[in-house]
Amino acid sequence: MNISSQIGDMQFSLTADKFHPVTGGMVISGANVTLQLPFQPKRYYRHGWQSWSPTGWIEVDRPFAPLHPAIMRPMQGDPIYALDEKPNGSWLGAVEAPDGEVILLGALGLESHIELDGQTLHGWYEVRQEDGVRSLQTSDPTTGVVGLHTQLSGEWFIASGDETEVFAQYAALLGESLGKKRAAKQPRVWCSWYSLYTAISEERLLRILNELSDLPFDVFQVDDGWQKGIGDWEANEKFPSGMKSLAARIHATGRTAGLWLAPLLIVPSSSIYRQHPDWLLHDEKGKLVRAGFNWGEPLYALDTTHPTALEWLAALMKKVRAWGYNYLKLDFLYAGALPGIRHNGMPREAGYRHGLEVIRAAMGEAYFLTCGAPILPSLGLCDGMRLGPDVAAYWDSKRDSRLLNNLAAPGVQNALRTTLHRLWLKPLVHTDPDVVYFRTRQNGLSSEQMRLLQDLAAITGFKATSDLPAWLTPEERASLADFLNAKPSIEQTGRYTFEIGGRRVDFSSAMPLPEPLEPSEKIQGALVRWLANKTWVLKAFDRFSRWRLARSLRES
Ligand code: 9PG
Repeated sequence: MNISSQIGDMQFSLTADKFHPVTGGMVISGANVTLQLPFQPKRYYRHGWQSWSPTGWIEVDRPFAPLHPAIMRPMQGDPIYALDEKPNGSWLGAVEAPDGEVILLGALGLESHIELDGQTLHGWYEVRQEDGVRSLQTSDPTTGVVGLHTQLSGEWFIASGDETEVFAQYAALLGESLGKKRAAKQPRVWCSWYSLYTAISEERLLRILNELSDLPFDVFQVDDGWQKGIGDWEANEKFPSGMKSLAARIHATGRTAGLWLAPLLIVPSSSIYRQHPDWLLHDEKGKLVRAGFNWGEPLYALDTTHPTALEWLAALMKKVRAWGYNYLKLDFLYAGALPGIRHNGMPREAGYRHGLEVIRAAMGEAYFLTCGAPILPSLGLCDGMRLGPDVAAYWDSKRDSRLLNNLAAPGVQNALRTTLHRLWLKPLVHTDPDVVYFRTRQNGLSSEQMRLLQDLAAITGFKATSDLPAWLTPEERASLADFLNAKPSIEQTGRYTFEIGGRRVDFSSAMPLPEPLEPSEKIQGALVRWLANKTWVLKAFDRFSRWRLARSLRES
């Protein structure tokens, strides 16, 4: 149906099946909707698919795709749209009107996408729905309970007005359709990743646990490096006393024990890969769906609708809870929502959400932090969510951001930009901006850059660091303690400006996108892109990174 409608103080023409007014805007339904804008927008709000995916306001005339290298695309954004050069994004999109008002089109259901084509904002659902409501039979393998799971789909929210208000109204509707976080308190976390990376061991972690002494951390979180392999979630030889013993040592200091896992990833060297090839996600040609490349190996995904795979996932969650880990950082979750043919025929994000429901039920009352997670399909099932790519002890990497056009790459600039553009999710989930730094040792960040990261964490209220106590000067340690204890007043004064404890903070310096390559850089760019897509290069790079890490930790 074609309608002409007043939204806010603007007149639009739109095509949709049904529509009805709600607070602050209108809800329309249709597998395909279009909104004809009465102006040519200059800026588009692009929302990335998963935690690490680039998100922010982009200039409409600056094409954004493709991301490089192709082998990494599933780790950067929704691979279906990796080559879409038009302004586009997952579930929601927005444009700026000439008078500064913002027009938002946001889906209330899963498997939906937005694209701007000239003056037309176009939204579609990948799976055509009947009546906008989908009912799915779901069963909990741990309890055997079969339930009817009804999910709103085919619906969209449209609003025009003040940016903060339209996003807040959209978030409120998402809270109704998908749910909100459960845990009340945001934990303060010491995480092992951003200082030791995979070079962790029982001995090292126990020393750190001791040196943290009176620093006010609620959680001591063991990151990647404890496990035998991706898919083989048992302690490796660097943890001779086992993970249960480590959790007990953490509890003895009065802290919650936290553990990292990537439960939806499977790599060729794992035992699951050999023993249960039928649990893996395949495409329509019967080939394995690729979930990227990391740890020197190609990544594959678990089919989160396969009954025995679900039983294994539930048992895994119960196992780590029984070890004593009550804070779980589940990472690389996007793998479960990649396009593919699923055991029970579910659409991809619904299938992922089904898996997450099983995981959530099995982990019980643990704090659940999602990472590398598709945003909307995870809402309501987790407590915290990483909203940007990884930070690093540097601002930006020219190789990654410019030569490879990879804005999901680690670095403080990419992390600030993406997280800041997702603060509207705050009413729905604890918003994790990744760790902050107080150390100056092993760190290429300026004090201003470190401060911006600390300020963003103060805004989100999710405070974490990986700084080793031994790397901190007494002053740095005192600043870290102050930061963890502080509860400053926070007020947003502009899109990128805040008043934090009466101090003005401006994040604008992190917002620009990398400049396009100079003609003289094009050959270098082409070479790096070609190399970065070769598995032998990635394997060699993985070995080199481990060697360099071991050397730098020996020296420190
Ligand atoms: C552990 C880490 C940390 C970190 C997570 C995640 O190759 N990649 O593109 C890539 C992206 C992200 C990433 C690692 C590799 O980091 O965000 O906090 O837990 O895994 O491996």
